[in-house]
Amino acid sequence: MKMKRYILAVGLAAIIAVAVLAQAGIGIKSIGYGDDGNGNHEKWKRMVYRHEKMEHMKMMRARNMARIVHRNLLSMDREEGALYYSNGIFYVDDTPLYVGDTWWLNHTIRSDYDGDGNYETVWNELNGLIGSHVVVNGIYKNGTLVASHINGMFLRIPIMATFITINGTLEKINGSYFVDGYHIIIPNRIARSDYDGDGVLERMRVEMDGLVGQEVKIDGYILNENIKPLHINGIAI
Ligand SMILES: [Ca+2]
Ligand SMILES: [Ca+2]
Repeated sequence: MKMKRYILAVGLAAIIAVAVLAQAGIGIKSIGYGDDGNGNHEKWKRMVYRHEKMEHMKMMRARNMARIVHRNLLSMDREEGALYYSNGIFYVDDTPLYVGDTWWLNHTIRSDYDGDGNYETVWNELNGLIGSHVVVNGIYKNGTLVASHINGMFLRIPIMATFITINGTLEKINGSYFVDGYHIIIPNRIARSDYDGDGVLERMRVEMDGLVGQEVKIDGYILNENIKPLHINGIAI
């Protein structure tokens, strides 16, 4: 059981790694193909190939680990009992729960947790469950159950992350995007909106390139100095 918990903890780190790295687009495009006329061009190519292969394997391992953790979220830690609320914290019996930060609590939720037929904010859904018997799954962290599911319904990836808003000049350094020193993780896909306002829907990175040097407002979740953005200039990611 101990081993299993350890593996799942590593897997949770992998979920974060996947969330952050998968969308950062691991690559070593900043490494040039030097050629000094002594066959070093081939050497470079082999090094780059080996590096890319290693990075790819790391990514695949992290993805597999994330899959295992997602499959096992219901068999990790759990609390069962009456839900109550006191001084800003939800509890099951005497165990405090972490159900997300203020932004998340005010967010309209994906499931009708309290079964009243309405999709409400997380806060209202949880309030609708106060006094009722609930099963909360998640992962214990310093005596708090960081919730992943309520009554079998997925709530969130059980990570303590805080929503923040930053303003500043968008910079591009070695292929990565930064605002005010924070690394902005950009999904590796076609943009759903025209962020740079050039009338064309491009890849997310091309949209970002169109904003480099401009003042931008970004909000999202901060994870280890990286921001997983939810909005850029008020436009959803
Ligand atoms: Ca509801
Ligand atoms: Ca565009």
